[in-house]
Amino acid sequence: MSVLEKLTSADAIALEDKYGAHNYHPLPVVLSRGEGVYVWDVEGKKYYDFLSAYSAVNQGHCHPKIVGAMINQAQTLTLTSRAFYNDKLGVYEEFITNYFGFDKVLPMNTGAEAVETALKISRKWAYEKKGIQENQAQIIVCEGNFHGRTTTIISFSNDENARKNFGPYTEGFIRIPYNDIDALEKALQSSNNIAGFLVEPIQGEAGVYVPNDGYLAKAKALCEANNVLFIADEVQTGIARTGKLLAVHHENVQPDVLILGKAVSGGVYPVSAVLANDEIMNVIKPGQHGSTFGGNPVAAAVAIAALEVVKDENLAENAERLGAIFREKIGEFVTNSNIATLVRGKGLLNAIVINDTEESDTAWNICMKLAENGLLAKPTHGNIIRFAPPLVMNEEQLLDCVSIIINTLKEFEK
Ligand code: IF1
Repeated sequence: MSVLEKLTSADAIALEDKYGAHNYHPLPVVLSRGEGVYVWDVEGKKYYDFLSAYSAVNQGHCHPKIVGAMINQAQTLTLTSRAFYNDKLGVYEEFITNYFGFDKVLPMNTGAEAVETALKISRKWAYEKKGIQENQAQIIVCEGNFHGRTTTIISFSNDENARKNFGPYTEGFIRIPYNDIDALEKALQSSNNIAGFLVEPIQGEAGVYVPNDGYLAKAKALCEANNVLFIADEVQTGIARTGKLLAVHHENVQPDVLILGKAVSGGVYPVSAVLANDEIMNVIKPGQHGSTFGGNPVAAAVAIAALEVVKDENLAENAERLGAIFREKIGEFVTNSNIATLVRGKGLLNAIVINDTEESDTAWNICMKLAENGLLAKPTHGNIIRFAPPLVMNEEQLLDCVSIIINTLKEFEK
């Protein structure tokens, strides 16, 4: 077949199976176009996208302003490396640091790279500012965490599937239960070598676990009291997803180190970032960290446009309002359902817990039926389905999706 001929879904799936590493198990849907809250498959079937590329497409697919910024810059200057300056990076750095309220940003590309960067900065700060003995720094993380797929990050994961046979593992991490302030206090007092506490404000992959009100604020206060950096991984919860610009803003928490990714670029280009104030960020000196594409002119132009869209289109307020409607309507259904036991989330990051075991394929089958009914979603762990549409959705579209979801769930009532 000529690569220019139109692919059928079956062709595309067969090609990926034959020539691609099998590191994913996608739903058998082959997408070829996206616009706003919609995506289309190669046969032309239209779907509501309720995954948003794991919250990277908060601004909607192919947002014209963001794509326009990319095209414009891509036709001008794409990459200089950091061996030289360019006319876009400083402008972007001023923009994003003012946008989130920090002195400095270290620009990277993927979320995992930004997490790794935050870990390196935190360790260096611990040795050079806090006075911890070199190579003794410990970073507290939470059970059920998901921070990316690098060897160091999976070293502190407790998801066997993510870490098995990838050893030997990186040392220097203490794992505590999520949403457990006493456990954090105990860990902070267990050693003088604690550099930081790395936490997702809501655990996305684990199944959209929303911590108790006050958890983040208490955790930040404990970190402050123990001279430990509060490191917020907002790769998935940031950029208006949970109804505030950042999920930590629900508790008026300003992290010591902020990690961003995904929707920083509106899903148009890989952009991630680590933000911190000078007394932390200035531990990094020339030649001590970097990346070929980190802070490239296209990333800078795209991220400015993507972040402007978030404010111009009031995406946080929209996510807050529509998320409340989603949980109210689905909650009403759950009350009398024997297939859905719980709906939880914040803003437009929500999940429905299915009344079956983690090992069952019920959640998967429900997602297959949802796809048939024109809505794309995917289970996180076993029996939990995450629902995260683009934040540009309007109320009419959301209510249409709620009825698709409820009508589909009804087909599985026992
Ligand atoms: C996959 C999960 C979501 C993240 C948080 C850092 C990263 C992620 C809180 C790393 C990335 C992605 C990775 C992607 C699927 C998706 C995911 F299911 F894996 F866990 F969203 F929940 N911090 N999450 O959620 O960012 O390096 O990917 O840019 O690996 O399958 P990345």
